[in-house]
Amino acid sequence: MTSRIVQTTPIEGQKPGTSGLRKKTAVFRTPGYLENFVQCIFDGTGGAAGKTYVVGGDGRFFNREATRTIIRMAAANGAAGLIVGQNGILSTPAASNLIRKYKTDGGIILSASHNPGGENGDFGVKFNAANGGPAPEKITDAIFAKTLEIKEYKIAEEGAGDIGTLGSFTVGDCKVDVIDSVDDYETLMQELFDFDAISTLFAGGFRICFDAMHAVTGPYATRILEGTLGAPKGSVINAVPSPDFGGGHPDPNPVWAEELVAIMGDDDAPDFGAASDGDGDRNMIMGKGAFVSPSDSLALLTAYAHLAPAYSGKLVGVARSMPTSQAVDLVAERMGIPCFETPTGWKFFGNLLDAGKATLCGEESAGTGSNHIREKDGLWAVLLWLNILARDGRDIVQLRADHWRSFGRNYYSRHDYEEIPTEAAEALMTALRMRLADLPGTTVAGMQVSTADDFAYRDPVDRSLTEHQGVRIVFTDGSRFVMRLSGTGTQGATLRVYLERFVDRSGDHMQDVQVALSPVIAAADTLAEITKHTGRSGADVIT
Ligand code: VG1
Ligand code: CO
Repeated sequence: MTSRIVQTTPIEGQKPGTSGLRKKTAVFRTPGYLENFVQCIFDGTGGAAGKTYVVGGDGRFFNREATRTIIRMAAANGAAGLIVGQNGILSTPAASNLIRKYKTDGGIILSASHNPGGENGDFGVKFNAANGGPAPEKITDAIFAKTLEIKEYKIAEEGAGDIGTLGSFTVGDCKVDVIDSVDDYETLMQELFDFDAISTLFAGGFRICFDAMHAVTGPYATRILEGTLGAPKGSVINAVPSPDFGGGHPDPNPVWAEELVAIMGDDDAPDFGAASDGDGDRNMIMGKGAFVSPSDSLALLTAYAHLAPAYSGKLVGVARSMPTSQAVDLVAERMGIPCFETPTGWKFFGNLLDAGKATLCGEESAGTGSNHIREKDGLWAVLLWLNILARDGRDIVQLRADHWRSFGRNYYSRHDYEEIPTEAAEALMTALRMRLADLPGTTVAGMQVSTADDFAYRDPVDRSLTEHQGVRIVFTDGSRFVMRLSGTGTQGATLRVYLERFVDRSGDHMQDVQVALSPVIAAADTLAEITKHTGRSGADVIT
């Protein structure tokens, strides 16, 4: 193999955020942009020589071309082998499974996840480590440091081979295995869940609508739900991945998954509704006419996971990101298992899962997962729900109502202010941070502040400290709001305001969520002066 050494210079802004490096597709397509970052992944992790990697992505525009570039670069950098999803397609959870199952040195995942795709959309690259999980900060910091000093990258002169056909080929000394994108993932799901019980459920007339949002989960959900488990044909909608996700926004929440919400609101709605995001790691769960908030879903899954073979008697602990509601804490407390609170982003769950301290993890942003891999997993959450419903027999809406009756309800919502000028967003956060010390004891919009801080996390396994992970203001009645800036956007800043109010077991659980939260919403606006700083009178996206 002849490889070329290309002279290059550092490119500004190649700092990975909450989940990898995300930029406009056009930015990633500028000559050398992808190449620089990929070379820095290798250089920042001790080089690629002799190593093996998994490579694949969510099928968005530029996925295939980027896969081919990475194959040529890995070969030129001396990698021994690559496992590549057919046509460069792998969901994020499927990639995580492959890294673990075939014990590779890591994986490169091409995705900007829930961000829109296409020529004018977003693209992203994420490096996962040998445990299958998103690289922790010490690795992303090392990669970023390399981007500031890079002088050259290596790429094979020859082509990347045929990634459309299953089989193996070599690029120089690097063996490339092109594998079926779904097979290994399906095998794993069969090991975890009671597929017979779920098949019996469908055979008995239970109906599901799974919205793949024109994204990567289409082939996975179609094969497993309609193929293996026997859900009626057509149960999976928007099942064919498209490079621009059908022009949509593949973020599974009630705003962007409006088609599913309409179907589930019908008189003749299916029994269960679900959606997944661009790269297949998120899930949205619905019952007839009812949206199950991701925070509630995590609490319910924790309470009933024992109905699935893999989790029966195996729950050692749970973990949630800090802004996620405290509903799961109540379940963990009753079960007598620990509940960990981590910063936003799946990479913070990695150590807890590796150390056997947590079995289930979740985030308010519709990410749920377990120790079966090291990523959140959309279809896994759907299958766990189906397993639970098949074994429990109750309707999901009833099951949730019974849960609230037993534990109380954590009313919860997230308000996003998108694409605000970065300086305005930072000014808002700085002003709020400056007030923190004086807030406890004061009354805001009729509510008394009990504690106010900027969340810092001491990892219980490696003792690393991660600071400034979001301002949280807790009131004396247990209500709270959290504010932080998003780390996945590609334009301006996105302010996320997370709102929570607890109503106990005997309280009213059937209120409109925004009405129930109105005192907390008012307090957040008063304290942070959102309108003054952003010029916005309300949030852009309320989920
Ligand atoms: C968002 C979510 C976070 C999630 C991350 C990646 O991050 O809030 O919970 O882990 O996206 O999800 P941020 O920094 O924008 O709030 V995915 O499915 O986009 O990889
Ligand atoms: Co995702």
